[in-house]
Order: sequence, then C-alpha cells, then structure tokens
Amino acid sequence: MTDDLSHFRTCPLCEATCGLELTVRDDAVVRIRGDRDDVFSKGFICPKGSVLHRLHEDPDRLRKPQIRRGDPDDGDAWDEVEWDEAFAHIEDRLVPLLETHGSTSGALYLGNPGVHNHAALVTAPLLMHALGTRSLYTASTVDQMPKHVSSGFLFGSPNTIPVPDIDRTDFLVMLGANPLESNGSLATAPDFPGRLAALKERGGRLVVVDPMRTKTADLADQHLAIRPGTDAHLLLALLHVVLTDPGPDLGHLDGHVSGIDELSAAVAPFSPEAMGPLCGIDAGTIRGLAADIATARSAAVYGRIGTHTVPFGTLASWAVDVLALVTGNLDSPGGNMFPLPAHGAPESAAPGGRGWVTGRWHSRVDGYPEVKSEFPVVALADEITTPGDDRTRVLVTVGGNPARSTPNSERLEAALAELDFMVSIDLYRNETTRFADVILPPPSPLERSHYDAAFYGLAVRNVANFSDTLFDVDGPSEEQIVARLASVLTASGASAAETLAFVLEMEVAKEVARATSPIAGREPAEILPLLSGETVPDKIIDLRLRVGPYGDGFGAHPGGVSIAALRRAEHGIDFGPLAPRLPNALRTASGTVELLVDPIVADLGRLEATLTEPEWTRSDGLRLIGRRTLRSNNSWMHNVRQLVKGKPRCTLQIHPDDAARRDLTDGADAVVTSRVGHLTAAVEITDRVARGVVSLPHGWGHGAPGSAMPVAAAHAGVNANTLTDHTAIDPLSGNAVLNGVPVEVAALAMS
Ligand SMILES: Nc1nc2c(c(=O)[nH]1)N[C@H]1C(S)=C(S)[C@@H](COP(=O)(O)OP(=O)(O)OC[C@H]3O[C@@H](n4cnc5c(=O)[nH]c(N)nc54)[C@H](O)[C@@H]3O)O[C@H]1N2
Ligand SMILES: Nc1nc2c(c(=O)[nH]1)N[C@H]1C(S)=C(S)[C@@H](COP(=O)(O)OP(=O)(O)OC[C@H]3O[C@@H](n4cnc5c(=O)[nH]c(N)nc54)[C@H](O)[C@@H]3O)O[C@H]1N2
Ligand code: SF4
Ligand SMILES: [Mo]
Repeated sequence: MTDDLSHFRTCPLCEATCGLELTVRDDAVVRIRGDRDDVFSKGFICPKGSVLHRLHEDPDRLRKPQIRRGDPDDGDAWDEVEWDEAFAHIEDRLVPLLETHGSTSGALYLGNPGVHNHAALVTAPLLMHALGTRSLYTASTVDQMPKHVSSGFLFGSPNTIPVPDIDRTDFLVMLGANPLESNGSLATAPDFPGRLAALKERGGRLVVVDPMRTKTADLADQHLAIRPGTDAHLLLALLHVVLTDPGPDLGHLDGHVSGIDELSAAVAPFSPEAMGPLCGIDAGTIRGLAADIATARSAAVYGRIGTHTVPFGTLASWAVDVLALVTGNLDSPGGNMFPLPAHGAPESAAPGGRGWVTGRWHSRVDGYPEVKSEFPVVALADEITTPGDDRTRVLVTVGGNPARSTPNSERLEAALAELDFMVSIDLYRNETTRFADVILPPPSPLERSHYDAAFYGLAVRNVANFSDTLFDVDGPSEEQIVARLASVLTASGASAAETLAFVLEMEVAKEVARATSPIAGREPAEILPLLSGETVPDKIIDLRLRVGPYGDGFGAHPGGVSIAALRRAEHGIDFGPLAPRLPNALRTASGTVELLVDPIVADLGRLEATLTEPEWTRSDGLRLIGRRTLRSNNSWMHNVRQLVKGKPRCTLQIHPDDAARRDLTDGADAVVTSRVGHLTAAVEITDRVARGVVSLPHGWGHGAPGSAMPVAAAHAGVNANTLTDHTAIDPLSGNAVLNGVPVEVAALAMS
C-alpha cells in the first residue's frame, strides 16, 4: 500500500467549475471532497462532483471501440474491437458513402460535454473540416442559442455574453433559472447557494421569476409564478415602465448606444396592463418590480433555460440585457458584466468590428437560417429522412444524446435508424449511440487534463485553473481519436500525431500574424518549443493564456500567466472581480451597442401579435415545463448508482387543484399527451408548481433496447422529449421550445 496522495482538479461536469480534492491510494480514488483552497469554489462541491471517480470506474463505460453487426435494438449485435479494426471498418464503409453521395451527405452533432472539454478546441474544427459539410448541429439549439443571438446583435459578437455580477449586486432578478439544483448556467459561480446567501446577508434582494416555487425561489424576497413562455412579455413590460418613468439612464454607456431614441416607441405596445394578463402577473406588480430595478443601487438581470427555451427566447434574452442597460446596470459593478477570461483575447484598443449576422445559408428541407454556422437540431430528422441530392446519410455524434435531449425524439430515433452510417464518440452505448455503426470511446474525465475554456468566459470572477491528467489512459485521447478519424475521412495519410502537430502550427502561425500580439512577427518555429502541456489542446491553451490579458507574453510580461504558472498554483489563480469592458469590447459595425437591428424589430412585431392570439391569451389547458435535480446531469449520469438511488425523481409534478380536476392521485400513473406524442408518468402532487403547469425533468427514459447502461435502465424514468414538438422554435435562434409545451394529462385508465 502506498501513502495517500492528494490530487486537485476542476470538476468538468457542470458549469460551476468547482475545485475538487481527490484522495488517491494505490492508483484508485478513495475520496473526493471540495478543494477548500480553490480560489473560486472554496470547498463547495455537489453530489455529482463527489462521485466523479465512479464514472471513471463504471464497468459499463466503454474502454474499447464497438462495432454494431446487427440491429440497433439488439444488444448482442456488438463486437468490441481494437482501434485499428474500428478505423478500418470506418474506412471500408463510410469513405465510399461520402465518395458516392458527396460531403453534403455528412452531418455532425456535438453534445454538451464538449463544452466542458478543451479538446473540443481541436476536435470540433477538425471534424467540420474533415466532413466538409455545413450540416452542423449542437446542443446549443436546445439550450442557450438565444443568448448568442441577442449578444451578436447587441454587442457584435455571439460570445460577448454579460453575466450577473452576483457577488456585488444589490438586487438580482433571476428568470427561468434554478441554480440551487443546476449550480448555475451562463453564470459560472461555484457555490451559487452561498453566493445568494451572501447577497441577502449584505442586504441585497432576490426576485425569482419561475412557474415553479423552486428551492431558489425559497430564498427569494419575491417569487413571481409566471406563465410559461412569457418572459419576453414580462421583460418588455418592465422596459416599457422604465423607459416611461424614470426614463433611460445609460450611465457610462451614454454615447455608446444606437437606437435608444427609438426604443420607447418600439416598446410602446407592451404596457404592463397589456402584458400582465398573458404573463399571469398583475400590472401593479410589474410596475413595482420595474421601480425596484430602476432605483436599486445596482441591479443584475439574469435569465436562463426557462427564459431561453421558449418561443421568444431571443427577444427575452435581448430584453434582459437591455433592461440592465437602460437602468445603468450594463457593464457596471453589481449589474450585468462581461468576463475577460485568461485564455481570451486581450481588450482591444477601440470598439468596432464587422458586426454579426445569421442566415448566411439555410437548411435544405425546412429552410432554417444558420446561426453561428449551425442549423437547429430540430431540423436533423427531416434532413435524414427527406429524399434529395443533399440528404444526410452519414452522422457523426460527439458526446451527445439527441435521442433523449432534443424535441420529438422518437421521430429523431426513427430517422437515426435510416442513416447509412453513423459514428459516435462517446463514453457509453446509450439511447443515441446504439444507432451508431461504430462507437469510439474517449478517456474518462480522470484520464485527461482539464481547462474550462468555455466557462471561464462566463464566470462571475476572472479566474483560471488547470488540471493535469490523473490516470494514464489505455487508448487514444479524444483529440487523437478525432485526428485519426479526420485522416480516414480525408484520406490524408497523416498520423494522428502529424495532424495534431499541424493544427498547433496553424494556431501559432495565426497568432504571430496578429498585429497586436506580444509575439507578432516572431517565427512559429521559435514559439512552438516554448509551449508547455502534455497534449496539443494543452499547448493551445498555453499559447492563448500567454498572449492573453494576464499572460506572460512569452517573456514580455514576466510573472504573467501560463500553464506552467497554473500548475504551480494548484488551487487556481484569481484575477479579480469583473471590470467594465465597454465600449472597447463591442464588435458591432457602428462600434456602439445596437439596440434595434432589423430582426429584433421584426420579432417585436411577432410579440405584439400575441396580444390578440388565442393561443397566448387563453389561460386554460396545461403547459409542460422541465426541471433539473442536483443528482442528475442531463441524460448521462444515471448509470452511477450513488446518483440514482433513493426515490424516483422523474415524476410529473402537478398542482393539487389540477390533479383533483383530473382525479389524479399522488404516486399513480397518468398519461401525458402533446401534439406529437404521449407517455405515462408517475404523478407527484405539489403546490410548488403553479396552476395550469406540469413539470417533468428531461434526460430520462432509459432502458432502450440495445443500450448498455444497466443501472440507468433500472431507474429508467420517462423521456420528456417524447412530448416536445420539433416544429416549435424561437425563429431568430432556431432554439427548440422545451418549456410551455401544451399538454393534456389524464389518469391512466384501469383495465
Ligand atoms: N443538477 C444538474 N445541474 C445541471 C444540469 C443538470 O441536468 N442537472 N444541466 C446543466 C446544463 S446543460 C444547463 S444548460 C444548466 C441549466 O441551468 P438552469 O437554467 O438553472 O436550469 P433549470 O434548473 O432547468 O431551471 C430552469 C427553471 O426555469 C423554470 N421555467 C420553465 N419555464 C419557464 C418560463 O417560461 N419562464 C420562467 N421564468 N421560468 C421557467 C423551471 O421551472 C426551472 O426552475 O444546468 C446545468 N447544471
Ligand atoms: N426537454 C428538455 N430537453 C433538454 C433540456 C431541457 O431543459 N428540457 N436541456 C437541454 C440542454 S441545456 C442540454 S445542454 C442538452 C444536452 O444534450 P446532449 O449533449 O445531447 O446530451 P447529454 O445528456 O449531455 O449527453 C452527453 C453525452 O456525452 C457523453 N460524454 C460525456 N463526457 C464525454 C467526453 O468527455 N467525451 C465524449 N466524446 N463524450 C462524453 C455522455 O456519455 C453522453 O452520452 O439537453 C437539452 N435537452
Ligand atoms: S456543482 Fe458542478 S462543477 Fe461543482 S461539483 Fe457539482 S457537478 Fe461538479
Ligand atoms: Mo445545457
């Protein structure tokens, strides 16, 4: 037996980026607890982080490639093979298909874990290039795409996303988010509960807008049980009030905003009296909230899943930031602020850029505009099943489970079965990857290094942390798998190592060509050996850190950050609270915040039309919403026994009055029916959910034939996305409508 060792790493499971302390004995993790010295999370941990090693140890996690020799429903149709055989099979089967049908017949789906893995900096572009297709789909269009679109329009870049400065705000308005279960999203803030408690301790106030009285709402000074899908209505009404009285206060952004004079006229139809009845919130309450936001010393407005995955997601997301702007709270401490991550570009010397547009091309069958070079994932099934020259015949999925995470997933599953060939890079054979012809398993989270490239750009403080690999992997890394797949697809003949070396050289060449880089004009060959890190993704992070805002500039700024510096600081480095970044961070063509670009104006018209549409003004019927629970993580952690034990969490929550009207009893099964599907779920009667609303979590519905996650199958639950409608989207972003879905619920007839 060896002595216990402590290993510190950042948890890659959700957006909170908690520091973990792993106790390692004899090459096994014996305990995980929160790293008390982590500069950001200070010891906070949730039940998922504390079983990260169980994922690593899970005997059902795939270690070797799998080839399917029979039907997707047949669990015995799979052969475990060596890596060479898997790639040979892909070469034999997939390459001729692409040659016959052209590169437009290939499509790529990238799931959520990619944003928690810095290998994606390399893998996503490599796969897009190798497939040579525009058919890119990601989990973003069942998630946050509205925020990218509103940011693209307002600030000129879809990734310039403000986050609520929760550690300093005096007044936090939170819509459609439940960080006590989710630990926060598009607001990286480990220990969200502690941060909300601190807000209250310093005399700050919290308002939660949610059809459900969530655990987060329990902390709130005010909870508004909004009707699902109407956050844009509420936010526009708040804007209406603020713009009328007291009028806009742009603070330090005065002179840097276009369209402010036209904004009052644009929001004129949306008085609290007009919007209140649609939201189920009375006009007086809306006026009171507007006054509270306007008069607070500082206020932050924050909207998330419930605000984004709805028919007016982009408009709601836009209104969140515009409300902060007109109350002097955008880019101001305690308001909505822009992070400046260590691996990001340093601040520019002046605002302005090319601006940002969507719709540069359209999807073949449904004609959806591209957004950030992606098509809405709701379009994927039609692209596979609709005949035509550019029909999708080949699909590559990386770390995703669209058969559970996307609307009308039964329809998508039927489409997946029609593909000519599918490759999945995934840890498990789940409801989606069972359709793959080949599954290529990447390393576990403990078998790779980690740097949170996505979420430090959304963090409420500027911080950075780097984690080294804990256990060696008996197989290729994720980027090596992708590089090898790319060489097969492009018949380049290059080895994975050569392909990755080339990617790194290109990155360095791009950087030395950037006029304002601290290494501008230097030779790539001189920079390359200076990069530290075990892998190419590590070295790309090292490069970006060193030329970034706090970087060592390869000698220009001694003491600056690099991977080496982060390795020395094993609990992370804190660069401090967020600082104002406007106007210089603006990349709009005008160099100003552009409030009223044409698509937004047109969408305000669509919102106005709802004032007389029965679908919106009617208050009968039931609307389905989703929820998250602390021990769950989308669809993929249910094979970890410690997380699924206890009473079933996949229940249909319904208000007592709605239950009584339908003769539903607690614990009994009910049939839930929507336009596209139906399912049977166990009823949980609770007055936490508003009248007229039912709630079912997503990510369940395990045990599909051919899948191989036995623990998950024993705690199967039901698939909420059997009910969500693939035709319902937020048109500006292509984001799916996952909340506010019209449904009927009836007691299960006894036979
Ligand atoms: N434990 C756990 N943590 C997670 C995840 C997980 O699956 N489990 N997933 C991670 C991911 S990928 C993400 S994107 C984040 C999401 O993080 P959050 O945005 O915090 O997501 P939810 O917890 O689903 O909270 C959404 C809330 O919106 C409410 N809601 C539904 N419809 C409406 C509406 O129309 N208006 C308003 N105002 N509210 C509405 C719901 O009742 C719910 O309380 O969580 C991340 N963290
Ligand atoms: N109705 C409804 N549907 C929803 C939501 C909702 O609120 N309501 N939320 C949506 C949101 S916010 C999201 S983000 C999506 C998520 O949608 P997806 O990304 O499609 O699904 P996940 O459940 O996250 O599945 C992740 C997969 O990645 C694999 N994986 C884990 N780690 C790695 C890795 O390091 N490498 C690779 N290659 N694979 C890995 C897992 O085994 C799993 O199969 O679901 C969405 N769907
Ligand atoms: S809150 Fe998120 S990052 Fe923190 S331990 Fe839990 S899953 Fe990991
Ligand atoms: Mo997400």
